[in-house]
Amino acid sequence: MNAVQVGCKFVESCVRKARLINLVGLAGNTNVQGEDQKKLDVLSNEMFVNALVASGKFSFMVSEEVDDIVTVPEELRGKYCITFDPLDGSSNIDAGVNVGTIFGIWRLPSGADATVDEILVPGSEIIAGGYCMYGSSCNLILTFGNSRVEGFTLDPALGEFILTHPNIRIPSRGKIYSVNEGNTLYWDDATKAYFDSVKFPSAESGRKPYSARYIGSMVADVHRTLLYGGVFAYPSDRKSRSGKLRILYESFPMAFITEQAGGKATTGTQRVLDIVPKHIHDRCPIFLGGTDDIADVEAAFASNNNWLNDTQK
Ligand code: AFP
Repeated sequence: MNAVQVGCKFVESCVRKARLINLVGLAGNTNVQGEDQKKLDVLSNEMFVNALVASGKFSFMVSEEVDDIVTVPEELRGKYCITFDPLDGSSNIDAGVNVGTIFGIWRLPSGADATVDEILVPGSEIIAGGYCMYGSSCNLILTFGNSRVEGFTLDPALGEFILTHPNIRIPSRGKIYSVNEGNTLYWDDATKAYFDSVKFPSAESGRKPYSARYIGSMVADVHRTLLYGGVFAYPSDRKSRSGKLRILYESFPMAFITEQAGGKATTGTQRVLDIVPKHIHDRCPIFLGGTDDIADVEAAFASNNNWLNDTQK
């Protein structure tokens, strides 16, 4: 965790001065997802890889920015694997929007000799997860399981993360939905039915319509959902039947944090942490939030047509 927080502080410092030192803009490469890599994506990846390798705790790593696994020199190998997206939301960075780092940690049964198969297992095997949000403040949110999620804020004067949000609990029902509604045309019936139900609540529910908030930066949208409640979603749709978010370094860590904070994360038909990825860069649909909100999502999927059922047929 010491190496992780060093990486986070480094990225935070670069994000703050990116415009001033000409770090904004494209690096000229595309990553494995076919997305343009920003200068800051590339730099953030290098910072994390260097700090994590030096820690001597990891046998190999998975980064959003690197096609294959990142192996650690033999003399520095440890018994864990870390997966991370060093700078999630970076397509927003030129506009000064919150971005973040997301990470998950696995204990490897074969230790330093482990192979990638040892992390292609259900997400429930994850032992730690967190994210750091580079926004109006820099917040590091962590869980090691034990039904606790702790939130720290970087004190720039001290250069240290201070515990400011102990034991974060997600409200079981919120008043906010967070999804890219520009994709409505491509949604299946279940997804449409669920979002209609929060915008046009039935008289029997006695609820008011939910407010919409969508930043387009998962860390920022999930952070708000953890603190205020509601639902964050990146569902499957006709263009992308597996959704957009990557399982190992976006969906699993965020689902783990949400569950440890008392909430739930589902694809619509399956608990996210029950998925077994086949490849390190696989994607999955995700709805995460408070237990009552996610129960409504599951009910909508149980009683309406959806792509996930089509795929399983
Ligand atoms: P970038 O890192 O390319 O900006 O993508 C961010 C992200 O993976 C995630 O943070 C957002 O929730 C999601 O994409 C937003 O995607 P849409 O722009 O399709 O809504």
